[in-house]
Amino acid sequence: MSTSPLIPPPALVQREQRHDTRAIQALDSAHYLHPFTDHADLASIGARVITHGEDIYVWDSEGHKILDAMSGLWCVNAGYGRKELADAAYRQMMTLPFYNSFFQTTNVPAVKLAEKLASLAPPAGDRRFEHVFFSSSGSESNDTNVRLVRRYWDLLGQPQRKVIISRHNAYHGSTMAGASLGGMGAMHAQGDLPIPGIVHIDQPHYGEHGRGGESREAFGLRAARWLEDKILEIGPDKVAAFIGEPVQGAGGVIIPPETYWPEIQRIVDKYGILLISDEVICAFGRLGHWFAYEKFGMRPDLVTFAKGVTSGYIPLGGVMVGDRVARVLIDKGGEFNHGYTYSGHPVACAVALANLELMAREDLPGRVRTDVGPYLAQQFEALKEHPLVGEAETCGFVAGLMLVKDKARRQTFDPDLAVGMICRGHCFRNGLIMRAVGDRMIIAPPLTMTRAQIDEMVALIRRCLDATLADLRTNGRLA
Ligand code: PXG
Repeated sequence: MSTSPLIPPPALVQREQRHDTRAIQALDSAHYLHPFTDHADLASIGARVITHGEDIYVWDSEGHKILDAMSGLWCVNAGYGRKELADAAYRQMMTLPFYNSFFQTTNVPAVKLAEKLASLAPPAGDRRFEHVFFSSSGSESNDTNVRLVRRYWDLLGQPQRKVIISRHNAYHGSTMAGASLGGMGAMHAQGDLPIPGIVHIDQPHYGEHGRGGESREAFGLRAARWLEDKILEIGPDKVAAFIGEPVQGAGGVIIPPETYWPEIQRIVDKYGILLISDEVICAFGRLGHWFAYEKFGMRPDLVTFAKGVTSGYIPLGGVMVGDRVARVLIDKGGEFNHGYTYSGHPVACAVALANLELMAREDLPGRVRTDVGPYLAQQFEALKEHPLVGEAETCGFVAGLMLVKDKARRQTFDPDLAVGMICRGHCFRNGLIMRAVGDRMIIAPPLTMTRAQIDEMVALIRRCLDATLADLRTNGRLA
């Protein structure tokens, strides 16, 4: 648990308060193209300028303190202001700021981190994880996965096995391969995606696809069997891999029924296809384990990671490569023509090592699993009593609330009303960062959050839900 002071040091506040918000906003809209942003719209409003962070809070340039229930973007697992991570970066920059891992060279932090990750990744049945390929992001890591999977089948003399099956509403990144693996229609619509050889099945979202009277467990089995249907439709000898997030994050915190992953595992095993667990959000304590495949009884061949490995302090991503793929790549592969300038970046790896040490010392995965995770679940359960909340679900330290028009009839709002965005606006005004995915309000707080801070966050959520309800009633959108 964080022992950092909750109030930023006065010197820091004074320094940051010297920012001229309007001037920064003007420069921002003049020069900075933001990701996933309507640039003209943002220019007309002016971006919120975040200047510093401490523990679970960030501050904006107007001096507002905001409880960051999204850990930045699902990544600041250890919380803000961790001096030992900054120290690790500084020390490494002064020792060796960069060297590549091409041309038969290596560096000490990359080797130590690879060994550390291998020791943290438990065997999954007969799958062991002794090797790591490094990148700088989740997107790059999934590009690496496409290369690895296709190389694997080429080397085994089955080059026709090219198709990777994913799911609608999945998020696997924003590069050409990452966005193609993802199942976001709006992303596919811009850029002629998906690239060839990637297809999608429906997501295991009970709220969307569950039938009246069907149990969650029965639905989980039915949803998994969409994979088998797709494999048979394509031809099993053409399918290379299936990729999925154990719990979908950016899609709105979609938690699959318990029956889903074991049935997916049975199906991929039956047809001998590779399983990729994209744990960019779910690993490093987020679901109460170092890796999420442990929780769901998955036996993946490849595990994508990024974000929490450094708590977002510096970009780093990678793929845990299980022995099934590693042995073929190493023993039969010759040169693998793939890699990035920053694969195994010494500073990023040094920060990751310090971060993993900190997480182990404070047992962040364990406290999410046995203490603050269950506590968060209890508090979210109580939110179900709110008139706007149709569903409240948590899994470790991710959670989602579905805002509905009529709970009894499970009636959702007209999407044009953008009720989620109305609620998100109230969150910002009340000093809380929550993300809206349609009308699902989602959180992924820092894993250092205490019970008292969970109470503080839930009280803020309640206040924002009340404000949203009042808004809807005033505007005649709700009786
Ligand atoms: N896989 C998963 C499961 C992710 O959540 C990526 C891959 C891509 O990682 P990079 O590091 O390339 O961004 C992610 C990223 C959102 C949001 O709106 C989520 C992500 C990224 C940006 C926005 O919730 N997740």
